[in-house]
Amino acid sequence: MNTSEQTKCGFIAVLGAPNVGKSTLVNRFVGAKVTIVSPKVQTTRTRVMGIAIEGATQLVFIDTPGIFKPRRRLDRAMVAAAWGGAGDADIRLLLVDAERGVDGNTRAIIERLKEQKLRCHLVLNKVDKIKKPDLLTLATQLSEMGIFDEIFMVSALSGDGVADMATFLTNHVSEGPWHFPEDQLSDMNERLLSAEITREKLYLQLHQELPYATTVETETWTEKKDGSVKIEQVIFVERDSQKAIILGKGGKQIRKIGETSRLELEEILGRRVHLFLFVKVREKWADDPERYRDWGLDPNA
Ligand SMILES: Nc1nc2c(ncn2[C@@H]2O[C@H](COP(=O)(O)OP(=O)(O)OP(=O)(O)O)[C@@H](O)[C@H]2O)c(=O)[nH]1
Ligand SMILES: [Mg+2]
Repeated sequence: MNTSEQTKCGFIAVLGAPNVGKSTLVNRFVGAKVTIVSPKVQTTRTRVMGIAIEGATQLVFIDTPGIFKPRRRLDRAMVAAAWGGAGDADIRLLLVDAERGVDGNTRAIIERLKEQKLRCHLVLNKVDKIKKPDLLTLATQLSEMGIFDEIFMVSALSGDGVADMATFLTNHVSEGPWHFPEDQLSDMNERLLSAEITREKLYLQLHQELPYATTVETETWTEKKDGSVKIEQVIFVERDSQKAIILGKGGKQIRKIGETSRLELEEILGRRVHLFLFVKVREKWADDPERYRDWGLDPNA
């Protein structure tokens, strides 16, 4: 950083319905994987800060869980965390999946933003999946809702439009000291991030509802003399039958999950990883406050 330049810093909350591409966009801004992504809804379970540097400006993106009508205790905690992120931020971005358009979840989010008089910018994401005229129709429909200052059209996947957005954000955050050291990419510690990477593999490799019945925790983290690290993680499930599926025939499924997670962890951590996964049945883990602690979620939200 050029120290003679006046530093700027801002917190930017990324909000939206599940699966609209919030985490993909945050990773794109940061230029590294700081938050997990999957084709399934409700992948992100807590707030994750991803930090980007643009010249003398630090942009702190707050990835949030998708906002939807909560049913379970975990859903409520996730949605509360997302709204908490919205309130704390200097700038809010509401992401909409341009292909899906305005669904019930998005409509409800807009209503609440209106009620709370929270202004925000609209980001139409996944523009790679929709034709220009349809995109413009959607932009007009949404701008009529009256709460958006700017409208951006991007593809978080290809990166289209993201650099222009970063420039805009850089020009719109306030002068002030940076909140994080220059080399920090995220507020997540390595233990939690590695549990999240394994959870992402569960979302990618298990079918239907099963990922929602799981959670992953890092139990031990042991630095080895040769520079490698031994990580032991527990995958909690609700029932024996789920455990059987995760293990797979002769342990084939869990080996595959462990292998893909380990390879990515080695890349992220930049060293050899010995990853050991254990599956435990904990019938009501989603009602156990202990399971919320690592994430900093409020079990009573
Ligand atoms: N085609 C296309 N797909 C995208 C784009 N952005 C995200 N996706 C895909 O959309 C899916 C959901 O992406 P996520 O980033 O996990 O979405 P999210 O909003 O964080 O989802 P939750 O955490 O569940 O709320 C993934 O399969 C992404 O690859 C995009 O610009 N274009
Ligand atoms: Mg997400």
